[in-house]
Amino acid sequence: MTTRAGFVALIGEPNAGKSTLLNRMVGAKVSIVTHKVQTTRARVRGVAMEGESQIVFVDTPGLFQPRRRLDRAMVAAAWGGAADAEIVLLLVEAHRGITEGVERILEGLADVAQGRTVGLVINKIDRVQSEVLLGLTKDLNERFDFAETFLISAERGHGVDDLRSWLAQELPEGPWLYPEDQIADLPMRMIAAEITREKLTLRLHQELPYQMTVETENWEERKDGSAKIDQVIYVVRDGHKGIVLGKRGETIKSVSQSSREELTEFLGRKVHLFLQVKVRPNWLEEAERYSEMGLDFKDGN
Ligand SMILES: Nc1nc2c(ncn2[C@@H]2O[C@H](COP(=O)(O)OP(=O)(O)OP(=O)(O)O)[C@@H](O)[C@H]2O)c(=O)[nH]1
Ligand SMILES: [Mg+2]
Repeated sequence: MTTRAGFVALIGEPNAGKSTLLNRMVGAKVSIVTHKVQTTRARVRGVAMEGESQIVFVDTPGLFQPRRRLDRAMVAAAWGGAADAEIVLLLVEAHRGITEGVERILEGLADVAQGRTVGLVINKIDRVQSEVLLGLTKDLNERFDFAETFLISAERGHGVDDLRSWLAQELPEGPWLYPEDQIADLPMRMIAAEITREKLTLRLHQELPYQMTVETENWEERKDGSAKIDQVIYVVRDGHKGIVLGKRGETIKSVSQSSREELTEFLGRKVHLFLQVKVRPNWLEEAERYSEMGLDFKDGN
């Protein structure tokens, strides 16, 4: 039996659908998804099996022009993900086409392309007429020498099987990198924090999600089989704390409930979740916050 294995990095602009595609490929939600940009902050690995091939997908933060420290660390993590992979997939949104952001990524791609296969994935095809796709495929392939182009809807699952089969046969021969039944490579405490961050991001507006981070402070396995999870939500201002709590604590209560429900489903057992909000004006400049997120603080310099 010849096995194959390797890393496939998903890169693209924020909101392109990278995390949605990763989750679909893995068949479980391992990376959080929201309609807002800059949802993913660190590299998240998800494992998919296809025949004798083990495809390790690396979800990355969206690529954009970084201004702040956290931006820079996120963008560095994304390019780092591409540089560590055998195959790089560039995701482009069908209805947005070749934006300035896509142009910039194509320039950067030339550097990481050496020695690796680069595929083009046009996502969200459910949002456009099929005529648009032909032109977009042609234009993008004129700008970069992609090994292959796939037209998909990560959300609906169109075209995803073809993409998976292609990846499975493109990966180099070699032993599997993870146990066959492992689907993610992110500590449980981090996945748990991400789930709460997703629920918060979905509830809140504007700048706040960016200036907020969630950490799992304590995880206790109880004798009855349940888990007690304590998490801290860091915000930068007193006013933000009020927003997270909501009127009479309504916001935090509903966030806590939906997070707990998803955690219960994910873990397959009872979860007691305790959320606390702390104001920490400087957390965006604290190295420890970055390592908790799986980012390199120095990349932000
Ligand atoms: N219509 C449509 N929407 C999609 C599709 N794939 C993803 N989306 C939506 O696009 C939004 C962004 O999806 P994500 O998977 O979070 O995008 P991302 O590229 O990981 O974004 P960042 O982590 O911010 O870089 C979500 O609202 C998804 O539901 C698709 O095929 N069709
Ligand atoms: Mg994402």
